[in-house]
Amino acid sequence: MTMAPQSPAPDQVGSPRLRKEDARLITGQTNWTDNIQQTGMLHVAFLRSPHAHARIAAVDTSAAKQQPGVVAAFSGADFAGEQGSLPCAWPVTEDMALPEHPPMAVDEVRYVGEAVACVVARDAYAAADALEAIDVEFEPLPAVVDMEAALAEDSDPVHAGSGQGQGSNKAFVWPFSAGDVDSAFDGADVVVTRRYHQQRLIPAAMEPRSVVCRPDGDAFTMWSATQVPHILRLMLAMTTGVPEHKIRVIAPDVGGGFGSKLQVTAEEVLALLLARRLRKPVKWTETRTEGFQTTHHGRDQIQDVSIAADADGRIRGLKVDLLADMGAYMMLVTPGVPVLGALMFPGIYKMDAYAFSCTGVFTTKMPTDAYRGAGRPEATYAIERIVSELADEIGMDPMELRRRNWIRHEEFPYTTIAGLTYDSGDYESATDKAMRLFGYDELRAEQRRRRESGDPLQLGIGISTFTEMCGLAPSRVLGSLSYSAGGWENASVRMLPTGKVEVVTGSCAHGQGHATAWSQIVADRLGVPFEDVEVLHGDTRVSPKGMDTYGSRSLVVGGTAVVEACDRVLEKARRLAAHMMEADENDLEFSGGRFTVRGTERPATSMQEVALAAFAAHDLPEGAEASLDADSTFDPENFSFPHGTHLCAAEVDTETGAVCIRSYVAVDDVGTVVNPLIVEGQVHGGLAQGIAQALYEEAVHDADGNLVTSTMADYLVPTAADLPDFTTDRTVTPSTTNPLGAKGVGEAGTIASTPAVVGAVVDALRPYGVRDLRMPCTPQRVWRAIADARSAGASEGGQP
Ligand code: MCN
Repeated sequence: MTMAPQSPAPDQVGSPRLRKEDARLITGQTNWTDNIQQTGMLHVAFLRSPHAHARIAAVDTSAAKQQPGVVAAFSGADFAGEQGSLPCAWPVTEDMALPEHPPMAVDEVRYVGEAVACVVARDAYAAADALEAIDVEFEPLPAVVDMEAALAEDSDPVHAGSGQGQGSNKAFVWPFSAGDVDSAFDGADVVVTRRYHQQRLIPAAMEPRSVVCRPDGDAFTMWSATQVPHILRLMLAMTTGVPEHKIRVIAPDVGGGFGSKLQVTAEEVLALLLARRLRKPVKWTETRTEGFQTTHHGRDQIQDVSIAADADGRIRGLKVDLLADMGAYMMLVTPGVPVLGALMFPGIYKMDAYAFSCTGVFTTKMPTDAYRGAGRPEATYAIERIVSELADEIGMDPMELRRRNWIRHEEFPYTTIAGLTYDSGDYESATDKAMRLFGYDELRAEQRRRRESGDPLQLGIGISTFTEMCGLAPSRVLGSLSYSAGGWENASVRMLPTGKVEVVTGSCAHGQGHATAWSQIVADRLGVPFEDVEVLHGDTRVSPKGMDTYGSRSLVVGGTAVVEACDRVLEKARRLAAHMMEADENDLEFSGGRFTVRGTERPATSMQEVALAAFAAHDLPEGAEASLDADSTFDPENFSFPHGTHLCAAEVDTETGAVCIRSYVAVDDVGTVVNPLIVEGQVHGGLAQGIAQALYEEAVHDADGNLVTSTMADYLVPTAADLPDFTTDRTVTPSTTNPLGAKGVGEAGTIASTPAVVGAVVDALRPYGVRDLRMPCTPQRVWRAIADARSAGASEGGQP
């Protein structure tokens, strides 16, 4: 039997291939967790606390058990001996307060929505209905909603006896400093100080959280809408005591996560415990309001930031003091989020000194945790906003001030004041391109005209010359930051006898298009057609080793593992091909999937022919294996530092406070691009989320700790109609830390865009004396800021 040689594949990396997963995803052939059916499957509903803080005096589930269709009902106390405590993998300091976090509350509830009891019934409706029959006696305690009030001496404790000091809600203090901060500030001509509020955000993935767990003898199979099947399996084992090898976790199709599914949730742990106790498969799927209340939230920081500079604009130093709202408990990486951002406050700027401190604070609200960017959008916001304020204070164009301070392209690799080594970058080229596309000078001229004519529609220009740190991460650096796990990624590449290729990857796409991008990489590397590559992931039995998808790590870490595994396959194939062609390995050339002997007219041998010969194993070289399989685990040497220049022009109606983004230009540099279409999509989605923080979204709690924005009608997730057209472009400065030369893109748009948009709104209102605005910049807030500034101006005898 012989295989016909396939035609050489064209260059795939860099080509805008349509995503191979989409035909299935958009024609209803998906496999969402909530669609999964199991014989005899039961449905779970949770009774959740209506109080932000209360003691649980008694829970009576007996009446619920009598309801039609109900199989069982349990309180937290019923699982007290076996439910353990939900894990936190990032104890940022040795003395960090780490209170117990039972999946179902036993003695006390600490946020509205915390689970106190559950019903298991034959269908989801019977389970939900029976919740009303559960009787819980709560003894309300004071809610602790405001972070600063929570730190006051007389504040009620969220966790009595925990925290750093009796009655204290201080969870930890994480300091960092480099250089002589005092002298940088003492000797400065200008110091600008601002307080920025990063409002609390609610991740709103299209697919709600959902979990199914089935007992299989003494083992369990769990399907979950998770970003992290590998981490989930490990943590389930550590939390429940079920041995790791007895747990299989499958993330089927997952409809977005944005960090919110980088979690080990109460519902997942309880699904396993319920399946174990009842010996039946169980399913739970959240409602949207349940999701808003009890899927972890993002951001929620108060940032006190000061920047010191010389009169000519040279930045000398930066001080950042953060309060970070942990919410009621430490979840998987809750305390690590602000720490991840800590090293990014200096942004792209050179300076002599930097001091940072973060205080983690407990409140009686849903815990915060990773949300697209996780710490880095907050840092970028602070530095990009305050640099523009510094320019205003000095009377310099904000772009000129940036140019004077940023790391020049010839200075890379550059170790920043925060101790990170940025491998490569070219801020000049990205900025020049962005300014051209934007028409910076023309827009400034128009802005002047509108200001001079007193036009009620004022124009503002916002700038974000951002960088970010992604591609998480070198394991040893994560260790030095007290994270409990590593940052490597695994891949295996199997060439099947017919020359088709299976790629098993430990990263776990939930919308990012890995199947397409990985196929492009493999097609180029092994010279096989793109269509001949199948990418397998998201099942701990199929891809047993992995660190999953978050921190824009999949391409630069997981993609590199794929490259390395391909190279190992190629090495094996080369050896076998040389044997088949009776040539020396060193004389073989490989191109377009075919081996030829250099300097001869001998017919080529294709990869497919080599694959079949490896399988047949009739005539292998001495010591060779009968397979073309290889495995690789890649642990990066450094993070990845994408960068870019984002420019926003916003029109602000000074009579109504309405903000309209007139143009938005994003020039991103993510190094080598594997798939420009995917990168474009990632930037678009990221921009939508960053703009949402600037203009629309905010989780609001009342004084009693109730989430008042608990539906899509109250919490304003923007639609396509609320967003402008984006002008996107790229520069390409390859990374030097991975063989692809790629940098991550998954969070870039979100990280970059928020300060550009808010900066534009503030810039429009500078003539009115407005110097800052709380996010989101709603019409009401903008109008109020103008009114306040006008009356302050009037009382000082001036008017814009
Ligand atoms: N890519 C590329 N060239 C580059 C960089 C990336 O072609 N230079 C491609 C990659 O091959 C991959 C995609 O872009 O197909 C994203 O790659 P990467 O930047 O490595 O990010 P991850 O795959 O690790 O995804 C995580 C990232 C994060 S942290 C959040 S949050 C986020 C995001 O991805 N959540 C998302 N994008 C999302 N997109 C969707 N649809 N849904 C989410 O929940």
